[in-house]
Amino acid sequence: MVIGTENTNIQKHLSNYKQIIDNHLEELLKNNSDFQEVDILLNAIKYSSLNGGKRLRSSLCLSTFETLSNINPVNCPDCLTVASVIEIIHAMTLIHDDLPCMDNDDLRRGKPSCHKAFGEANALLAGDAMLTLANNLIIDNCKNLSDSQKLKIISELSKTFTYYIIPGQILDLEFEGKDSNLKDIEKIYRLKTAELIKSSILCGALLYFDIPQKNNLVENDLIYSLSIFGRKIGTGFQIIDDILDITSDTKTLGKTAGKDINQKKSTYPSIIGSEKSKEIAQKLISEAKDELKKYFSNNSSLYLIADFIINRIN
Ligand code: GRG
Repeated sequence: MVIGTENTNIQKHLSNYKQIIDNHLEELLKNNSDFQEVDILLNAIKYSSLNGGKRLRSSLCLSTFETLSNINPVNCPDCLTVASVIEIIHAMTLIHDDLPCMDNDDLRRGKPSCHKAFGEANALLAGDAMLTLANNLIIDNCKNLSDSQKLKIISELSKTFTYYIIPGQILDLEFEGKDSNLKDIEKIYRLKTAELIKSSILCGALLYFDIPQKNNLVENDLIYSLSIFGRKIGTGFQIIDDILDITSDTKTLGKTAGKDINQKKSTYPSIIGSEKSKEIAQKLISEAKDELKKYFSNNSSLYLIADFIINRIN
């Protein structure tokens, strides 16, 4: 189901993906004895994974797979598992990001953040468990993927934690309270936010490349272009996030608004203003879409998701 009509409602499309992902996540995280009856651990994992969220990263994974294969991901349980795992990883980064030693936020997705609900040590440990759980879910649940495919997906995601998200977070914390320039900030945005968005897209492509006989694109060129697309929309996403931090309110965002100013964080809007920042985000989205033009016609939902990033309100 590559979506096609000009009137397509991306909100509806994303809410379809969200529903599918929420259901699949619920199934993956259903009660089991593997957690040794330490209920608080699974409860903290569920609390943080099943508590809403736009499901942007998993939708990008499914949209990439769907665009390439023309297969409805509902008919591909392994795709749903990989997309759900990406949400578990994302939720894990949010748990750690909210901790007092990091961004220190009491609110996430409109509810007390994990450490407020379960205590700091349990939140830290739930986050740790989610990172390794992510690998196990792919290994144990993706019945139709080859071992090499699983390895490629796990490797793609693991490299993103180690070489991008964590260094990005370290720089983000290091720059707090210090003046920085757009070049530094762009690097932080790319590392802490854009690279996971890029990896979500690449996982969708890696799922497609497992389908025998269907691979009619030059894999390396396509992966390169998808990476550029992902980094650009991911950077645009973070710029919009920082604009919303200034222009929106806590209720709409579901997290504490105005934190960047309070924490003396340099952001695009704090340096060049919200309007100019939005123009830059818009340019990034437009360049990202151009990067895919040689592969996909205008009716790919990837373009619509890219546009949604600019127009989102939370
Ligand atoms: C060990 C992999 C690992 C990470 C820990 C804490 C940390 C290092 C990194 C923080 C990364 C981070 C949270 C970046 C911010 C990205 C961002 C703007 C998140 C909000 O994403 P949305 O709006 O959230 O998609 P929802 O709630 O809709 O899912």
